[in-house]
Amino acid sequence: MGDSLLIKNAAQLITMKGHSDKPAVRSAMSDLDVIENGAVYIEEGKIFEAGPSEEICAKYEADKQIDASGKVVTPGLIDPHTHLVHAGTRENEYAMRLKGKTYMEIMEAGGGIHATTRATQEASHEELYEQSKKRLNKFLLHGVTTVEAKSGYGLTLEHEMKQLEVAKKLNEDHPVDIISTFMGAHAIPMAEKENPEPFIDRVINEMIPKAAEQKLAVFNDVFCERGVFTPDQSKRILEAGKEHGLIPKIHADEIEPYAGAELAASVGAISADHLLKASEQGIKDMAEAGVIGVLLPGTAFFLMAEFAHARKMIDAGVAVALSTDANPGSSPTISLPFIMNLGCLKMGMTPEEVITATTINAAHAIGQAKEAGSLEAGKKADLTIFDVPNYLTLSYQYGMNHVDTVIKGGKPLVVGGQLQ
Ligand code: IZC
Ligand code: ZN
Repeated sequence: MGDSLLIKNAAQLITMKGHSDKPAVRSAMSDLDVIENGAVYIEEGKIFEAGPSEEICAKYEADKQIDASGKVVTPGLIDPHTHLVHAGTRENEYAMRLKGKTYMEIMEAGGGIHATTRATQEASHEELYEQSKKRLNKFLLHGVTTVEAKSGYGLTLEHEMKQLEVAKKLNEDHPVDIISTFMGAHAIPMAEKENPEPFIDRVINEMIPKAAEQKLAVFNDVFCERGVFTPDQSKRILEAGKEHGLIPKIHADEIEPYAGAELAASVGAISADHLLKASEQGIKDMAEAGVIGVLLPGTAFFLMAEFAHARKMIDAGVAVALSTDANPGSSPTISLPFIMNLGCLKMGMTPEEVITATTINAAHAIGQAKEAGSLEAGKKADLTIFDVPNYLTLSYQYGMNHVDTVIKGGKPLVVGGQLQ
């Protein structure tokens, strides 16, 4: 009878069904489809059917069973914005910021992204692979089954491709799925600060074509921020990506208002990320153009900045997703569950909305909603089982890892909170 698995007796089974065609907006973001005493039958690594335990257990006999009594089952969490592949850490900058230096001051003095770029350029393929794999295992232990991963710490053709190749190899070797984004436009190299045009030319004429031709990335991202890339430069870079089939994403309005949200709407970006300082007009434009807002409250928390206005965005009709922004400078965490806590406590989101934002809407933000993000027939059997009696407890008891079991493609990879 093949490779089958039955998960039964879940106190709450959250299927997220019905949002695979388009991202959930407004009240649909609260529409989790919760089945009390639920079960899922899995065959050949795919969801076969989800429903009440009584019904599913009577219908199917599986090779293996998992009893999820007293626990909550959700689709495997999806992190749609990470800087997974990088070398080194920046705790020295953290200490400087605690004494009053700002993120941008540190970057302008050659630290920040430049520091991680130096470490990443110096690291061998193998070193980068090992450091990133460790992070990926931690993601998995926190219930995440798919991550987006950006380049952007290479800043030369050779080193940008090295980062993307490491992500590709990890995607092949490691069970967590990795969706890659080219982000050569993450910073202007220190030596070219005064005259950035040649660097932008290399991004457009060398790096983007290579990343696209070698199928090393699906998306093209740019750090549109005062002192980094202007909206005009960002637009050129994103339009160039589109010509090579790379879908635009933007780091928008993170530190200062810079019309990044407006730009995301006008270039047809799949998502605009950060948005701490997004304007009212930008939020309106995003809602109209169907740009997903990927919010990263770990960054506001860690940079001690004002949080993005998630409530305002959801009420304006923007589809919101949440992400860690996992990176060594502005959000050194891999805990998406903690980001869910921050979504509720610091951005006015509800416990229902943060679940939507880390499952189906996160899947939409990286073009994966047909394959992942909900427990519906035919999708990948990616599920997370939390040792909590109801989903409210997930955003109530914060700062600890409630993950009991993680199933990826029908295989239990974390059991009892331990990697198998
Ligand atoms: O390494 O500081 N904001 N990029 C844009 C980052 C933060 C990552 C970093
Ligand atoms: Zn980022």
